Amino acid sequence: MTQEHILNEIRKNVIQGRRNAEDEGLDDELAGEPGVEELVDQALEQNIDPQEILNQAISKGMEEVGVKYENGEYYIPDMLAAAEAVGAATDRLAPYLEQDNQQKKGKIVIATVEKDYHDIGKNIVCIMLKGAGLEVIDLGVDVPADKIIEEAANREANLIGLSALLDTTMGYMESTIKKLEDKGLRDNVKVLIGGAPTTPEFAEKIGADAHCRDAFEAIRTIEEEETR
Ligand code: B12
Repeated sequence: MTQEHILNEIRKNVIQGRRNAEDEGLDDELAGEPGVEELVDQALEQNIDPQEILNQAISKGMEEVGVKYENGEYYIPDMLAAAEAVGAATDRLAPYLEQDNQQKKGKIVIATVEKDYHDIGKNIVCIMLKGAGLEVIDLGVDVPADKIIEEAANREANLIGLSALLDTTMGYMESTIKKLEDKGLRDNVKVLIGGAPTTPEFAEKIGADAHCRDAFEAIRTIEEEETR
């Protein structure tokens, strides 16, 4: 298979929510055909760049799933199937993206804020930041502000990354920053925010240091910060 073909197959299988050859798929009966696990293995064997696999196939597939959900074509169980396929694919890719850099470039505590369970984007950011040489402490989803602040202080992190995908949970980013200020810890950390509903304007409004559209922007922002 050519690189283009294999990336396209991975993207299609994310949309079909197929982890492996045993899964049927959401629209078609595809059992027996390779799923994302087999396809990612094959792509890695063909020396396709793991970052290309992540960005051109996995993220693209998930974006299309988002569109299908918004059109009413997909429902929540379909999104979950796609999310599981993404999880299976990123598990396979992680060892190739994470480098064991001796000299860590910084330490980031990262979490999806309280009452928000979306973690696909956050997990991708974690993998990419590890790959870029940062020490990443991932606190998971639905994490209260106090917990995020406590971990950042105890682990002496110089960065906090907050993810929110819901209009109703974005406000917890603001309260996290407010609590950091109240505890006199705001100057110890840079706060990066991300997630589909967030914007640079929102970041400025709540006093975050930066808004990052994706993992690449996060890496750029952190590297620029270091050279300052
Ligand atoms: C998958 C998904 C789910 C899955 C989540 C599975 C999982 N394990 O994450 C499930 C089915 C559980 C789910 C549930 C719900 N969801 Co939902 N979900 C989505 C969907 C389709 C895709 C999100 C996604 O994974 N995108 C792909 C990733 C790669 O992109 P990303 O998250 O944006 O991340 C990138 C950047 O934003 C950035 N980034 C993200 N975080 C961070 C953090 C930092 C520090 C940095 C630097 C960068 C960064 O980098 C990432 C990589 O490039 C979106 C639709 C959409 N178009 O976004 C709806 C969506 C977010 N969900 C929505 C809703 C309403 C819900 C529910 C309330 C539905 C319901 N009625 O129950 C629940 C809420 C559950 C909860 N309390 O959290 C709405 C939110 C509307 C809004 N603006 O408030 C959306 C937009 C769909 C819609 N149009 O209605 N959902």
